[in-house]
Amino acid sequence: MNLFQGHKAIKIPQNTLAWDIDPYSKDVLLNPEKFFNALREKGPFVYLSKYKMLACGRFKETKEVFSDHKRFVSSRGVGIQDFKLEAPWRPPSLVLEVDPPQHTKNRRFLAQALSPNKIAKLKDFFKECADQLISELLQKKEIDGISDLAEMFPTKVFPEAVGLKKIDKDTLLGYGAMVFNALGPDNEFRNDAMAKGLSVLEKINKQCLEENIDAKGLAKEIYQRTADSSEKEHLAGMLVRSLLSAGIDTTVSAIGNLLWCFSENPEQFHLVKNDKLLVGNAVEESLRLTSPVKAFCRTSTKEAEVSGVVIEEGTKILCVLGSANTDPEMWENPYKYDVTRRTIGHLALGVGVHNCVGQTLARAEIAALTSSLTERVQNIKPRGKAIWKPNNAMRSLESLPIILET
Ligand code: OVM
Repeated sequence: MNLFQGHKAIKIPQNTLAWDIDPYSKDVLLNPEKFFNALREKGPFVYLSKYKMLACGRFKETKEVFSDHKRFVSSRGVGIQDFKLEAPWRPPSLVLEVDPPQHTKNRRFLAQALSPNKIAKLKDFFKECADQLISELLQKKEIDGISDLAEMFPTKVFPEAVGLKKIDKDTLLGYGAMVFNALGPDNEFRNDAMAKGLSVLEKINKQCLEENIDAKGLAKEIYQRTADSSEKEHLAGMLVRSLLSAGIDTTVSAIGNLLWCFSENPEQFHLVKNDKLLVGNAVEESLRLTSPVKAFCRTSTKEAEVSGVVIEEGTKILCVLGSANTDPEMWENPYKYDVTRRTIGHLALGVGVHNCVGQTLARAEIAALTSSLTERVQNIKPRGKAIWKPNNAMRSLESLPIILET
């Protein structure tokens, strides 16, 4: 078989345009709107000549592919590499990179540990931490929204809530960079993230062991609930690894992107300040507009037809969530950050059986921080240019120079 970047090099389907763009390039990241518009213009799917795979970015097809876990599986990897044809860089995740029925069984342990009633008990803790951090930052006034705020909050509250005793901020951020960049091709972003890898992996694997889990946190429950399972150590350790993989970079990016939305749209920040009931929707709207997880792949297990396009077996499909979330067929004035918009149905947290299992936790963290900001800060003003950080699967900022005015 003709392999390319770890997957089958497919032929151009009929009625489908070939496009020579590199969706993993810095150019696309710096100008995502132009990329999204062209992607949707070109049809339900495009053939990416550079990667010999498909991409979709209209709301309808992106949702259809994501919702159909039987025809479009995750077990062959959600990046560009096909795990059926090439060994992945780490043992596959027992939730992200498996299909039902195993997925259903494994996911249940995480869903129970992260259930809404468990998260509700953390709300006060998140709010106290948010208030404390914002008060500290108000002393400085001129801050970097990323290194001073977005990176600080989840790396503090998440390990405490989950009960991770042996982990530091740089390890968590370094591992996140590896996990998400690994989903892309063999490019400089992937290589840079992997270069720092070995020492990070060692610490991550240690942190997954039961002896390094606090008796009071959410992760302990994963160990308790899996106790009857024949391979308890492996299962629980791997599920804790999923928390470490999916719990940090995602929320750091979401918070950074939300600050960017507020700083670019002061009138929207003031709407939320004047009506606390808008906090939740302001968070959702920033997820929709900026889609921190910008794309995941699926792989077709057999020949499939979607919107008249015949997709051959073994096709990698790059599902561009950020594009689906700004499809004008679905969203009016899609690039406007509008905290009063009806945001329900956005795909930033996925859809279907793999939808984000940590979403209640993520939302609680971000909402606590947003409440704190709206209560304590009068204005969030840019004091320099926002700088985006290249990443093969995330849309996030490297730096966001802002002033917090009291
Ligand atoms: C995992 C995982 C889950 C969700 C997202 C993610 C790629 C990883 O289970 O390792 O990031």
